[in-house]
Amino acid sequence: MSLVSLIDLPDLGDERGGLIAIESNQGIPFEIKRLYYIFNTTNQARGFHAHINLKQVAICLKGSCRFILDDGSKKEHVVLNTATKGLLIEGLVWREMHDFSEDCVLLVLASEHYDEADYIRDYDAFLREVDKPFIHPLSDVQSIKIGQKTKIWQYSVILSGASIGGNCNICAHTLIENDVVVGNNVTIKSGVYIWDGITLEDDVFIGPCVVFTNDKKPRSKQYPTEFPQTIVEKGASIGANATILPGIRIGQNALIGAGAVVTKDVPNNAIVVGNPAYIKGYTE
Ligand code: T46
Repeated sequence: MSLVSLIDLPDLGDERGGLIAIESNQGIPFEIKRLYYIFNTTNQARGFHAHINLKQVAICLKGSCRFILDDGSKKEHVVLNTATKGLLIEGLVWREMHDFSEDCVLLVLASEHYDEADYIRDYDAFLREVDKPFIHPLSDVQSIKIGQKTKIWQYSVILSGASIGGNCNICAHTLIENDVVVGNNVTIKSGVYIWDGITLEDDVFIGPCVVFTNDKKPRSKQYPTEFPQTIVEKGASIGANATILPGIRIGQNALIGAGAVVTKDVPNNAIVVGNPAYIKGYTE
């Protein structure tokens, strides 16, 4: 998705001249709490910061200037030179302003009152903020071992001993126990419970409502001295509603069909389906 979002500001003018009307929450996607304008800026660049929450719309009323917008992974340039377009700048976007013409008048509409605490003026601090894991306020995440850029959604519970890698997506309604290791770029869809003794390596996909188990002879209030280790190796995918019996190794890039009941180890690249699951083919 492009970082450059230009809002049309229709000219309501007539033969007497131009007229542009701006109203909060109508065209401008927020309540305008403040406006400021920048002028007489020549041979100077400005900005070089991001905001945590502030949203703004910048409109070049006269002359021109060039914005650089940067979300930490990509940079885009846009020249503003008309009063009929507003550049929407969301929070957590690094912005720089260059090439101000002598006559440039840049009007900025802002969603919040001025608050220096909302500025991030150091680029490395900005990158750290952008990469921070997203932990939904309705989740209960007790572990501090959550990698950069990982997202954890509503009603997920992650116990304190679990280790979760970077860039994972852990969907709503999941439970991850203590003795669990999740690698990088892992997707865990909703309705999945990951019990003690389970490891998911990098790039693993766990479909909705996949059932893991960790006790071959479950009895209420009787616990094994240690839980069998289940490992889902790098790049493997498990389809919706599959059941994985305790202590299974699912090999690299294996594909487990929806609803399969996996009772024994699955070799690398194998495609398994059915109950009990059997090898139907290989991915390569
Ligand atoms: C932004 C870009 C597009 C205030 O006291 N109140 C204000 O409302 C503003 C905007 C600034 N200030 C003070 C803060 C600084 O001491 O004015 C001084 C200059 O601000 P700054 O260096 O942040 O100016 P720019 O042109 O680099 O950045 C401005 C806005 O501050 C910023 O929010 O996104 O324009």
